Amino acid sequence: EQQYDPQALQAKWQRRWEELDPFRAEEDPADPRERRYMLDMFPYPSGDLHMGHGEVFAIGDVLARYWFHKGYNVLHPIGWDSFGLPAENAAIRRNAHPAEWTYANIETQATSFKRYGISFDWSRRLHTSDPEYYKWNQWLFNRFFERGLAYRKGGLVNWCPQDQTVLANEQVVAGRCERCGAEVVRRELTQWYFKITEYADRLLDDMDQLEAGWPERVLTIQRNWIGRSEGADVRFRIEGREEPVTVYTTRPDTLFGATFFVVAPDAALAEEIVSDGQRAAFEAYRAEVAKLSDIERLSTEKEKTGVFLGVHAINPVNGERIPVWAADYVLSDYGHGAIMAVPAHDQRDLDFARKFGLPVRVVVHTGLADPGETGEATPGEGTLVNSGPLDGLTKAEAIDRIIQILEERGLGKRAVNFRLRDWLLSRQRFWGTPIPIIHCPDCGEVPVPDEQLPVTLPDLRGEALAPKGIAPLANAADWVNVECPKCGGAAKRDTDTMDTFVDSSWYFLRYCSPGYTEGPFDVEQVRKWGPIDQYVGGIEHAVLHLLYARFFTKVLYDMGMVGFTEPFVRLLNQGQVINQGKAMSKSLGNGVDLGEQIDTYGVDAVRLTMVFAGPPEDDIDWADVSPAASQKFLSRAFRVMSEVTSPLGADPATGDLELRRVTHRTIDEVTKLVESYRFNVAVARMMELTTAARRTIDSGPGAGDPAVREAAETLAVLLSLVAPYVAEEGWERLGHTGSIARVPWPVADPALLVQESVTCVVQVAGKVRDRLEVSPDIGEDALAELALASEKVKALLSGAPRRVIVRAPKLVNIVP
Ligand code: ANZ
Ligand code: ZN
Repeated sequence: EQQYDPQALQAKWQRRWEELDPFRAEEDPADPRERRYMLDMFPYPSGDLHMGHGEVFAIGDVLARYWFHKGYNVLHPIGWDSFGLPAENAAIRRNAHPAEWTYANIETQATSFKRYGISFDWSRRLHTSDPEYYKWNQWLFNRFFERGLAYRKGGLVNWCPQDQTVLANEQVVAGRCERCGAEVVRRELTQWYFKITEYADRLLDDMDQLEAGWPERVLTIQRNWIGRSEGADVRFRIEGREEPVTVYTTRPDTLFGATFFVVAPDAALAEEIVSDGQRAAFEAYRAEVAKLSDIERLSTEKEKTGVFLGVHAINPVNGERIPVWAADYVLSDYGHGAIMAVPAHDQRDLDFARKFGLPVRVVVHTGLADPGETGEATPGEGTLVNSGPLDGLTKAEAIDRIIQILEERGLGKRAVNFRLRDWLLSRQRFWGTPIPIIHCPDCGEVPVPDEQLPVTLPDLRGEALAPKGIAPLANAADWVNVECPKCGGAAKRDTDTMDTFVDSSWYFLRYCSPGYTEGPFDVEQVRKWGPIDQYVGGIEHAVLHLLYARFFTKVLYDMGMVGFTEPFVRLLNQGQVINQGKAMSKSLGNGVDLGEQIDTYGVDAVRLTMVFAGPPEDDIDWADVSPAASQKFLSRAFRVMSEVTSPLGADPATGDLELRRVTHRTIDEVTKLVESYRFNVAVARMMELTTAARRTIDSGPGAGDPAVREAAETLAVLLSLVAPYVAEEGWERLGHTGSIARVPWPVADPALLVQESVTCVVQVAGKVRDRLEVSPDIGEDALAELALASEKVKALLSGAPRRVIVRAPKLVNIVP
């Protein structure tokens, strides 16, 4: 009797893998095998691996290992996204350097990954906080700068007065800093940006390439984030102001329904046009608005607020005077920061009009009740009314007509608008890539010459990293004060660091040649490996990382450094691991520790549980799954593989036909299931094969039958996708040497796939007219179709039958 001892197998095979190194990608360009690039989103070293990591990497490894068995030259690298604020906070608390915390956590995770048995090519490991890596962030920054794609501008940004740093919009919750709870203010700051808006059109258009391989959900999120809309720019005059003011509208057809005009309170225009009498009220309002994030300002739930600016605008098509207000639901950095308000057909305008008693005029007759009475705007299709030359036209016709009129009279033009903003790149943080710019009083912004890169971080630790209203790097006087590379005069380094999303925007290219010293990556190697065939990671990266990486790839394409415009051919978003129906959290006390699960059940059982729980996209509720049951199954599989007594190479053709049929059907189905990402069902098939082999051993021809060997060897290879330790050990016990990882994927014998058939009787009006040989599991519809296609039946029918009664698979009765 063989005992299944997962921990012993882990110790043994982890050592063997170190020796055998079975997952190294072949660099030799002469290698004739097809290449595949498999990538899991790289981890942040926040501590040890958690259940979420356990899931992503288990799922990704199914495909990677499948590709190894299929004989591809597979690249499956691992690295760490190791810059970021948590390291800095830990360093302040412990009066240490962020690197200490970071690299200690990386070692912990690396050890755990090795135990977890993921098929990585460890020789390509990278850490984004290594100077050898971030040097190339700086080099790329220089290239972006030369192309005008990195620039500095002033603007309102979210600022946490407590943490003394800029925050992203996503980090502002209900007007407060998500970390410390302080009330966030908007501050006018000069910051670095990447000009991602220049690529807005291409980011949208190239999504055609992703239709087949990306989840529809992610594509939709990205489309909405980029937010392309079509409409018109319309010029309004404001009384007492020379220059006309342009508004962007997607509904120029409703121009005759504009009953007031709204300017963003934080736009320069508002400040400029406000009347003396209204100035005090306006300034008080603006101060209130400065506390809100864009998300709050745009919320349809929020009670509308605003202030009259004491001036009027003139509607360019009918000369009507309409009051000009400032209101926070109009954003200063969208469109032109001002709108024409059409309350009848826009809900936010209507909410505002009702709050402040402004008129509502219907200009599109939709058949719905008057918005002025119901409080429900009618944004839909309809016929134009109260609109002079547009009366009687449909919405689409009216849009075309009014644009034509505006263009003829020089009052406006057709326009496209994007919601996407430029990428704010600077952070007042320490643990990131220094921006390689030197500010010279005479020469301005001077990039650090390429040959002087990297600009490494100075050695700051503890208190020196604490926020004090200026970036921590500004504390390092020796580091800050330098000579201008251009004129040699006294100058200062830029003291901001880059958003860590810069690091992850191109790391997948670095893996193709991780030690490369001539550039961020070897163009030839990227040509060979790229783009990534399969990317696996969380949906939470739908816009930020996945959008930025697509942007970087397009810029690199324009620089001639990569030959593709999309980095990730296929994308898989795994679900979350939850517990008792809720996300795991400390406060709920429902956390599950990956390491403890592994200690209790073994790596294979945990990995198998992750994969078997459901389709990879679905959440896994750890309260609903059973790693103990997985362990039991693995122990059964282990026994089957251990009990085989027929010699290596025994001819299965002489073995039990019944079992052989199961084996080959399993191969056929598992292959298709893996290729269509139905990994959980594939595991169910492996369980069935195990049961079938057991039956043959116990109550059939016995453990010496060569068909049992065939079943066991097949099982070992299939199982290696989800339970690599037991698979290796089983393979060895079956008499093989070396690792199972590269053993060819089994091929189903078509002759063994043919299902036995059953005879189906086809009756017409109660008389037997034909007999058909059909599969025993044929569906009713397919069987009816087959019967009606019979020549003998067709000869008896003149037109469609009145009824077809199907008793699959044996009988079809047709009533003519
Ligand atoms: C008049 C109008 C009438 C509008 C109507 C809509 C419906 P998207 O699709 O998001 O581009 N808008 C323009 N600039 C804005 C700003 N800075 N802040 C807030 N809202 C702004 O939406 C474009 C529409 O959003 C524009 O069309 C404008 O309202 C509003 F029946 O103009 B519309
Ligand atoms: Zn200079």
